[in-house]
Amino acid sequence: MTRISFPDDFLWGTATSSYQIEGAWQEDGKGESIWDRFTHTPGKIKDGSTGDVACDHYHRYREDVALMKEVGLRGYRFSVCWPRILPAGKGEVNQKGLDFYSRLTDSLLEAGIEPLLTLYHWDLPQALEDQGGWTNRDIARWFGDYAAVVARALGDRIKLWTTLNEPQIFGMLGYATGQHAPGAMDQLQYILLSHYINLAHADGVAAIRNEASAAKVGCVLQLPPIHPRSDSDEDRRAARVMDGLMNRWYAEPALLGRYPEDILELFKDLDLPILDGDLERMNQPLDFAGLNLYSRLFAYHDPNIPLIEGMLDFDYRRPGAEYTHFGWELYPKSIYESLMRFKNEWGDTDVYVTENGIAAEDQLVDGKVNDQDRIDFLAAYLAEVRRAMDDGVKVKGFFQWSFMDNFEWAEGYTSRWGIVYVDYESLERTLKASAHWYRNLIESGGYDR
Ligand code: IFM
Repeated sequence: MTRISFPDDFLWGTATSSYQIEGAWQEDGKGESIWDRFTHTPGKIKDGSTGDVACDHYHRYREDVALMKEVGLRGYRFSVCWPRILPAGKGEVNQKGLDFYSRLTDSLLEAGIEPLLTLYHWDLPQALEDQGGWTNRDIARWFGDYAAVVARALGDRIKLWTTLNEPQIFGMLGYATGQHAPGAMDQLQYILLSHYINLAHADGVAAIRNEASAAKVGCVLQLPPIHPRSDSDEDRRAARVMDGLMNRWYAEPALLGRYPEDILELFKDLDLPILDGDLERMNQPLDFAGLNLYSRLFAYHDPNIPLIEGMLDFDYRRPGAEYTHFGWELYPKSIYESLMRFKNEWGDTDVYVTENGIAAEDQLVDGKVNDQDRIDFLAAYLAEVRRAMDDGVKVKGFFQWSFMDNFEWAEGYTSRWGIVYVDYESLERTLKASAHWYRNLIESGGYDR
């Protein structure tokens, strides 16, 4: 047995997002979001469900914060639903929306839990989508204005701020493959609008700093290692290109204030909408980076796609590898590999792991959920986090995904990610075995393995 220990001031938390847990989709003046529209469109969600009620966290947040306290959490990452604050996406502020997040923040602070706020976890106001959404250059300004409203209201109490959750995921799935809201399918358009995503992040950072001078501001990037599917030179190059498209295209602007040269070269005939002054505007130094990490991906060379000369292979199943119930490979080393990049490539910044976890087939039996697979997952990944810290990465905290079972986007309620079990009929919450394990880990600062 080895003891895996963490520093006393390590920020142990869990994470959620607004659309996935809040419900109350039409309450207290909230506007429609693209996810409201998308889930109400038949055929988009695997089990035909919506987030109309979800975990009803909007009404039960006090009970949820009490449970977080019971688990001994020191931190909690949540996101703000943009159309709750600005029903039309811009202009008139809905005070009742702000009041909800203000009450949530106060409850967390009273319970001794440090909030980490994410401004955008994919629930764009539908009113903005009707004006082009992320394809409209003005989105950066709209996002900055929204960030200012939230920072003005909560900046006196919230210290840790982040802008956009997983930019490349909502961009690709929402605008290129159509699996997520708003369901567009245009690869070229996605590449062009990715610049607006990076601009929006930067405008959000500037707005937060302007309104809340004590705020620590970061990004939240999902950065899976991308490995070549074979050892051939072509596949290796494909992996490097896919890493550029998927990871470095967002990490480098946020953390180094510039675009990666090789990808700019790849895009040189595309007429990217980068205007004079944009690169300066995008250069907004951060206080920390947030890493969301679950597994790795594979890439291969595809001679039929001259533009990118490589493809991500989402279906590739490596012989002998283990997969989660959700189909993602169990590969703990992935978190070590990604964390090391912050030290070696991206400015040696402070890092919080803002998401990591597993979907499992949890069953409630006699009032208990024995999710040993989740405990094993966390123990294996956290050992790799520790290893990265030993190798010099400045990891400051870890937010397990997710605090409770919730609405998993296009998969609906078919997969459970929480350390708290939610009965979707009664909405009753039950701590799983992993929640007890996490509590012990937090209390004792480590675990045996
Ligand atoms: O549920 C999502 C979350 O919203 C973003 N990161 C990945 C999680 C699991 O798929």
